[in-house]
Amino acid sequence: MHGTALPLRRSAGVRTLHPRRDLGGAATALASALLGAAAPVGAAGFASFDTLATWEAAVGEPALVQTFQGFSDGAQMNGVEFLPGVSAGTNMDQLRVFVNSSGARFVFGYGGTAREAGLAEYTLALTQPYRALALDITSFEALPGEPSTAAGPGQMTVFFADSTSANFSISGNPTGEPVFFGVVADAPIVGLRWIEALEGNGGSEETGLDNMRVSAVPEPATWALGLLGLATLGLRRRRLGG
Ligand SMILES: [Ca+2]
Repeated sequence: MHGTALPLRRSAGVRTLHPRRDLGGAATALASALLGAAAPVGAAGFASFDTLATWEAAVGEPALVQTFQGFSDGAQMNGVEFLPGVSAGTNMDQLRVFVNSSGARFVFGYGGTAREAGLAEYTLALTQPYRALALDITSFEALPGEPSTAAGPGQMTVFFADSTSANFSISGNPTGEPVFFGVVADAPIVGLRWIEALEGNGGSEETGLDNMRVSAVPEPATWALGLLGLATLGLRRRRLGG
């Protein structure tokens, strides 16, 4: 498989199918800030995907997609609603549409000190009840022994409307070809945070975000039966006062 992008460590398809609680630290603070919500009641069930085909199969209906090809080079994107109820942010100074040498346009952050400090991150805020979200991480290169590329994985966090969240470690690839990440949940997704990988030279490995996809109501699929079971367990737990 030399020369083939292997963006995620696990095999393609559904990688995770269980509720997780992540109630500590900045993740909870951000989720609470996004929601203005009180303590979580249940834990969202979710499945994550590392190929567009498997994500689309789980969604089961056409998704809204933003490719950014219609935006002008350098367009300011910080806080811009680029899909209904979806906007992006960053802890870097600028968030712009960037055009690479192949003509691909995507969202890219730069400026400030976050990247030099190895703390560069992107965020998405969702204000409509989408239960499915996907995107491509662009320019995410990881070459063993090459210090100008990623030295490890980046960290993706998905925040759900019930104040729970899920974390994923995502690795780059030798070619820098886009790395797909998708999630489908049984609760609305209210936010996402992508913390770039650390670069061997220090700082963060520069990535961009492209092809953002959302869908409101996925059709029931095989994985949904598992989520239904978990939801039932959650109800029982609540009735028992757990
Ligand atoms: Ca694009």
